[in-house]
Amino acid sequence: HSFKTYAQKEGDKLPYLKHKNGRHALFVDDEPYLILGAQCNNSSAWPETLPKVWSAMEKLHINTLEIPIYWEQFEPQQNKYDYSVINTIITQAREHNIRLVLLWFATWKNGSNHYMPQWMKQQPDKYFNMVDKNGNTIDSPSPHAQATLHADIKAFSAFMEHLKAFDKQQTVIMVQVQNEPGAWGSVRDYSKLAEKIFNQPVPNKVLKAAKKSPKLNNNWTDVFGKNADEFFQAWHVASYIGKVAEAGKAIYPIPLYVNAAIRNPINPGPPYYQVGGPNDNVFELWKAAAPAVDLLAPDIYFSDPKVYLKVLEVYSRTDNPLFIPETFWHDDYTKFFYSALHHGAIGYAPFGLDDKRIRLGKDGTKLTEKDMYHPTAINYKLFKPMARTIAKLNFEGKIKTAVQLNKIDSLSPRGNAFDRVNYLTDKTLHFENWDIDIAFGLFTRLSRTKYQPKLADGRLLAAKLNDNQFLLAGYHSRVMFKPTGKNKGKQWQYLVVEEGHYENGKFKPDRILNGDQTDWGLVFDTPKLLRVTVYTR
Ligand code: N0T
Repeated sequence: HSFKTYAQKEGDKLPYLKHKNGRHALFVDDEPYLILGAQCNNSSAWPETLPKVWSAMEKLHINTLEIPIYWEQFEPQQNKYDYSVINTIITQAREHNIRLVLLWFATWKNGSNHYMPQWMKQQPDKYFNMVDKNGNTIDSPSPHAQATLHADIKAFSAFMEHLKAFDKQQTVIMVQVQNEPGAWGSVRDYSKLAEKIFNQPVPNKVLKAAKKSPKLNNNWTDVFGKNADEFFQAWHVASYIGKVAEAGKAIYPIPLYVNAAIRNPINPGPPYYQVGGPNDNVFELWKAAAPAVDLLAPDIYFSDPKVYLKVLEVYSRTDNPLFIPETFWHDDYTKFFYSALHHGAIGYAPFGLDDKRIRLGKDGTKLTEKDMYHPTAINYKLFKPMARTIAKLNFEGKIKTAVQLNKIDSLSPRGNAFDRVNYLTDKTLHFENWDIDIAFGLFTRLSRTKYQPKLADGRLLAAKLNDNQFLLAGYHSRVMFKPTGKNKGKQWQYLVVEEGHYENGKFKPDRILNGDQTDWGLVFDTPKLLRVTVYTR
């Protein structure tokens, strides 16, 4: 299949991010790359547990694995680095033809210091945690701890130095610096040291980033009012990680990112969420404090589709490529992979699919392997052979997608089987001179069958290849074309509808669809890829 063409080889250009017309692409081997990813569980990056990781990843059809590197394992004694696990991971990834995103679990892991080496944990005064308003130490490292910062910079530099030397094939395409940094349980550090910094004038860099002018004593409270604590914490966490990232990038300049345990962007409420990480309200501060960090990425664990889609919108900006390093893997959530592509995502990865522990579904029944892997595999199996093509089309702004948001509760209007004007449409994608009307679910002729999927899991992607040619990929949906713009009112037909797959960057037709397979719309009852050429008379 296509990945052979892109076999990892020495001497290729390092991975990098490219920006054009407000759009972004991740280039790997100097070609656009789409991360069809998955993240393994936190404690699975050990030689003993890796076999189960690889076997799961094969079932998922990923092209990229996100896997942690643990500071406690990497630097078991101060300044003594153990590269054995990293080497094993990279070597085995190559054997499986899988690229890697390595996650630097260091100062912060889910807001805590749990991955610090033992020799650091045993010196809590030197590598200190935050203190809350009442003077209690909380379970989160202080961004003001200079000794911790220097230790992290040193270790991260050694890690990047090693990647540079060991990974001549660029198996590692991106590095996540820390994991969900910030703190739960206290909005900021209230230690004596932190108080002193808090009452000093706000640095000019901060004023500029936040578009604020100096006020009164110009301390954080004067400038930011009720947001002062939160913004102070974000600025210092971002500055700290910015320094770690900068040191690593100076050694080995591959893309770096930071992930966030995000707040709800629609209804954030008071800051009971994790404060300090790259949340939507502190984006500008993060960008200014940590320029060596290429992108800020949301871990999405919101089940409300409205909130989920809002997150995608908020994190795809002209100054920020969208990348979803963690999200739900179950039920219909993987349809949002399509939604992410609509926002130009460079990648997407469900979290925690490698283990064999018993998982229970919503109704308490045990999930089968198929239940676990299927939601991800239905996307990746279809996309893996054409991942490069999709990344390229997306960079050029040619892709639009739609997903089903609600369960189908009524099958009406069933319509006349021959009515090709008043057919059922749930969503329309507009292209120049052609509309693509989509209805979700399962179909016979123009009506939905009474046997509908239990989940609202319909999805469809349309990419414009040229004026009258489109690529369609989808599942549990049906498509009708409609002439618009300068084609409006004209007689139209399919010139040809080809079902096929990509090979070495080229579309290969497997068969031509016609007759009952096109006359009542193009039906995606199983995941499939069509190349559709339309024409007007
Ligand atoms: C994630 C994962 C892993 C309103 C949780 C999610 C991963 C970390 N944290 O399984 O630990 O390493 O990044 C935090 C989700 C917070 C949910 C808040 C609900």
